[in-house]
Amino acid sequence: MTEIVVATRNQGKLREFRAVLGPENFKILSLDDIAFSGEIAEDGADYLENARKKSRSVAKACGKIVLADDSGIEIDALDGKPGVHSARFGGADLDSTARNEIVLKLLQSVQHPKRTARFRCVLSISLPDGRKYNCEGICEGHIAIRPKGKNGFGYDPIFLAAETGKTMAELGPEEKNRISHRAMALRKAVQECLMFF
Ligand code: ITT
Repeated sequence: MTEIVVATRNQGKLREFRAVLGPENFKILSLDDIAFSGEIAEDGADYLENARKKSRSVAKACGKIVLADDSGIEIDALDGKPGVHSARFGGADLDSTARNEIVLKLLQSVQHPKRTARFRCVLSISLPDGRKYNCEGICEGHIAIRPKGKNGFGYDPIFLAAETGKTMAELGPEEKNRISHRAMALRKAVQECLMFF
């Protein structure tokens, strides 16, 4: 079984990586499993730069195949914000509930159908010998009027996934993993790269 280290501190992401890659016969290791305690500054100009930085630093440290994810939500009425700054939007100390409230407030005067948004996930895979690979997944939708649902993490309660009529947080994990940006990027990564290792 191929071992893959997932370079994330986000437990929601880690659950999704395990759910999608586990059945494909990959053994997923977390940063705790490899005792990686380093901090990686996410100061890149875009998702790819941040994802590469995360996967490369961890691959150098552990000598294994490493997968990193940099992702975010892009809201058209906010000119694509928060985008690459999604994790810290409104202030680094806020929790997701407070961050979602800020987004809803900013969109108070924006009516459907102008509340369009998308989740974007960029994955970077780094090998200890320096080889690298990346791919992207996108999930289109709208920002809800109010938060709904208890599943998932981050912006899931305010993101209405196109065609489902539900927020991502109302979907069960299997449903989210069928349509999400992360699952889409992961399936590409398996087909185009990981299955050859
Ligand atoms: P790592 O860097 O340790 O992986 P992080 O949470 O800091 O974890 P990012 O820098 O990639 O991750 O920030 C992405 C943010 O975008 C994340 O914190 C969420 O707020 C949001 N986000 C990304 N994917 C999401 C999803 O599937 N559902 C809800 N929110 C998501």
